[in-house]
Amino acid sequence: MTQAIRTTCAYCGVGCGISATPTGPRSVTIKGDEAHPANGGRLCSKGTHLGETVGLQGRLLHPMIGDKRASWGKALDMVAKRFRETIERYGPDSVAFYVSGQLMTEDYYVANKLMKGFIGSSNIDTNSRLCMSSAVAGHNRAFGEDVVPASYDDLEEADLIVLVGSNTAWCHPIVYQRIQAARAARGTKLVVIDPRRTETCEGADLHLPVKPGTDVALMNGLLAWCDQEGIADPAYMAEHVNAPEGFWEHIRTGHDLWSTAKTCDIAPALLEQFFRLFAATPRTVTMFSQGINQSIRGTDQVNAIVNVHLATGRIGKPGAAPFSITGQPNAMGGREVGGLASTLASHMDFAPENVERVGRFWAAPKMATKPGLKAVDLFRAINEGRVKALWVMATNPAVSLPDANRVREALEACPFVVVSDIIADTDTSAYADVRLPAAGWGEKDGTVTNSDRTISRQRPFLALPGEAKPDWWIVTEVARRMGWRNAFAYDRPADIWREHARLTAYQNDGQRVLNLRSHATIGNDAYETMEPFRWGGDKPFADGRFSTPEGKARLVLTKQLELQEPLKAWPLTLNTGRYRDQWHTMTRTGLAPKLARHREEPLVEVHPQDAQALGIADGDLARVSTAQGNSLFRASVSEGQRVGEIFTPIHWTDQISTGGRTGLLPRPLVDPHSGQPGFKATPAALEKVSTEWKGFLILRGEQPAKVPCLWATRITVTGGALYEVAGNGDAVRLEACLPKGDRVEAIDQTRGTRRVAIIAEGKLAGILIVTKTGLLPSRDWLIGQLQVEEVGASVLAARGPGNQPDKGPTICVCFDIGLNQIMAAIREQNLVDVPAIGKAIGAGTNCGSCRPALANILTQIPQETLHAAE
Ligand SMILES: Nc1nc2c(c(=O)[nH]1)N[C@H]1C(S)=C(S)[C@@H](COP(=O)(O)OP(=O)(O)OC[C@H]3O[C@@H](n4cnc5c(=O)[nH]c(N)nc54)[C@H](O)[C@@H]3O)O[C@H]1N2
Ligand SMILES: Nc1nc2c(c(=O)[nH]1)N[C@H]1C(S)=C(S)[C@@H](COP(=O)(O)OP(=O)(O)OC[C@H]3O[C@@H](n4cnc5c(=O)[nH]c(N)nc54)[C@H](O)[C@@H]3O)O[C@H]1N2
Ligand code: SF4
Ligand SMILES: [Mo]
Repeated sequence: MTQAIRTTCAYCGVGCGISATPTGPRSVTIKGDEAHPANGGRLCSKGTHLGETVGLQGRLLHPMIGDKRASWGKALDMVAKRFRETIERYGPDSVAFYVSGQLMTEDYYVANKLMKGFIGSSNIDTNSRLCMSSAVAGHNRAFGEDVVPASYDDLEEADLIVLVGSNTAWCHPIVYQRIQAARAARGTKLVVIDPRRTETCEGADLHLPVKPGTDVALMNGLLAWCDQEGIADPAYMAEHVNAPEGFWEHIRTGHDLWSTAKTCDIAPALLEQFFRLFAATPRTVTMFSQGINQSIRGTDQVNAIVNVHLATGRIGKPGAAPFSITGQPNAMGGREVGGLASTLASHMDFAPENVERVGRFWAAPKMATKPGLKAVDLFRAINEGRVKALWVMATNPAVSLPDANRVREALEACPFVVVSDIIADTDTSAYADVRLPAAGWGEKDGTVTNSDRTISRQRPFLALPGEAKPDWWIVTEVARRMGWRNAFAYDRPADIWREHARLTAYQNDGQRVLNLRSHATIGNDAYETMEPFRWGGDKPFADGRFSTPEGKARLVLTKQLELQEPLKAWPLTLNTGRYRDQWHTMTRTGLAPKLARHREEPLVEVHPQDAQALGIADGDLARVSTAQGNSLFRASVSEGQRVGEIFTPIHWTDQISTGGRTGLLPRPLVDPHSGQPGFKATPAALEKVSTEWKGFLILRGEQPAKVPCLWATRITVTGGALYEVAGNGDAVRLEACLPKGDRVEAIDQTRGTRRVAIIAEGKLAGILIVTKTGLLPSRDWLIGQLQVEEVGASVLAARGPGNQPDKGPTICVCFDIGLNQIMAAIREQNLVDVPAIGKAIGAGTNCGSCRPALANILTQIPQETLHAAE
């Protein structure tokens, strides 16, 4: 029997341990690792279904120069040569790397070393700039070092957890489950501060639907309340905290409850409830993510939160801390090696003594002496011709950067673009001169650090497919070819890990909390069997000593900026974020049929009042436009939105859909301290888009590159793909997408109905169904027909045995249960709570990611209707 391999999840910053048992060359059984401190065996819907994503569909398996396959030798030589020539001609700052929190620490370390010590530029930035650079800047300002002063254990020790700008139930589901378990065990209170009513709010004690961008006012108001109520801790502050001139005068002026409630557009009574709860609860954890970080005032928002904790002494103690939760699996590892343009290495900045120290350690021929270009500026510099060679690793900037259409122009204009990715065709790799096939999750080998500083191993359990190679190897080979053979003479990730550990300890007499001294001499075997461990201890700053020169933490004076009045052309505010079952640009989760059905299409969520004013009904197509561009979405009318605000998801790309591309909409405006873009509030407009016909297309196996109509979204299903389509003019052109085979058709010109099925070797190979006025048949039933051996012409009628109404959006992924089925069970069986639903139909009893959704569905079915059904 094959042995289970212990590794770490490919996705979010919770960093769950996984036990993976290979069952074939490209198949694996996934279970939670019971011994891992982050998850204790639990996994969410995405982690549970990782096994569906290890196939080779779409993989980049060979180096490519343009559209031609090339040998590794040739591709690497070319990358090294073009970078070297560009540097010789235009200087080190004319080249750049744009990397990712999805690299291993070892990959990150060598890329950072190459750029900052050998090329001699700091033009290496990362998608983490878009993700948590405001938290980094906030930590540095407050603590003198980027240390997250909390661990997951604090969630179990707290009496109050405040989630600010975090849709934890969807984005950090296992942390959310730990919070729910703590609530059940010890009655921990939960407050959610988010303009939207997300599933995270389900069952929370309070939800504050804050006006976007007013978190500084909210936190300053909270601090003013604490000060007035005598909750601030003068003794702690006298010993451990410095306040800038005028700090308290500022807090004590204009931050009363009423003014705060007005600025934040929250009912004063609700706000007071929160303030009272906070004041009364010393053991408070305030956890925050993108609602705070992704703002043009993100760093101040972070510091406004940290201020409250410092001033009340709620830090470094059990269950009391500000807690920045990270997004990507190794966002933290990137911070540790210093892989941001604004940091040098190992938690050191560009102070001359640090440059000298790191230079000596690396025996560097050409040290960078100043920060480099941050992501948004980097792509601007490319557009302006200042940066002429770019290497993108493990990120998809043509989708994920703000004002992404300008980013595409930059990629187009850049004389030399290298993309290392696991997938052959992405929106970014379309611009690559050279594509390098990287090892993906399950193949790569290294370490990652999760949100609470726990370092875990990612271990390979699949062979490298085709000619794919790990990212550290690729970078090292280029470095060697650029002339630095000895400095990059690594044979394995453990070699790099030891060097990184030595650098953290190098001339570190306690100035830096990050110190991996005990790993500096770790053997290869010990690296293989390394258990998860947390650097910095369980409670950093427990002794009240911070990493500033004076040893004290710093309060930072933060002012709420005036919000712009809505503009006439752009009357709405666009907020953007994530779906429960998709990961970023869907290159991995998009392969899993089960994960595809929770949200099949990119939706624009809009409040009923706005929808009505715009004549938009639920399910209509609608165009979102901003000054940067526009994209189509399917409208979802939702009470969870605030009036005047709309929300779109970040996941859809040109590879999957003709619309739903959110990244092109936000402005390229950034926070002045961190350079993080403000993704959560863009002035926008919304309009209804009518089409003459709508329908769907189901295809087995191979799929066309483009489905030629206004709206076409691909949804991965078992055995093929479903496309939701809508458009104008003659729908006959869609037939070009159908494969070859025997054709059966039913076309009704008067009703505008077109049904065409292709049967090949007895099996359904493709079916197109469009209508101008009529109803559409069950997609689920037709998708099921892909599995049937002998289908007949009757498939066109879509009226076979067992043909039930569609299940609706998948709520429970593990048992494949849809909304319509859950509603029916609740009504028919009088189910009153989440456990009852689980008992009756199983939903929510495996990974648990859908429990908040089940609770929400229960609230939508009036209880009277249940009793009436009795
Ligand atoms: N399912 C899933 N999970 C993921 C990811 C994924 O792609 N899919 N990605 C991972 C990554 S990299 C990241 S960074 C994290 C992100 O995790 P989260 O930060 O939880 O996710 P988001 O959906 O980006 O945004 C969080 C919330 O901020 C709210 N918000 C917007 N504006 C404001 C504001 O002004 N004030 C406040 N208080 N709130 C506001 C939004 O309404 C939204 O609900 O998720 C990680 N986990
Ligand atoms: N509007 C808006 N935009 C946003 C956000 C938002 O909330 N709103 N959130 C931002 C945030 S927080 C983030 S983190 C970014 C995420 O945005 P991206 O980083 O652009 O998204 P991913 O899809 O994760 O891109 C990872 C790429 O790396 C590839 N890959 C996966 N594993 C490996 C590997 O091991 N090696 C290599 N070389 N490649 C690999 C994948 O196939 C994929 O193409 O989006 C940001 N953009
Ligand atoms: S919470 Fe889910 S996505 Fe995040 S690490 Fe755990 S299993 Fe993976
Ligand atoms: Mo992120």
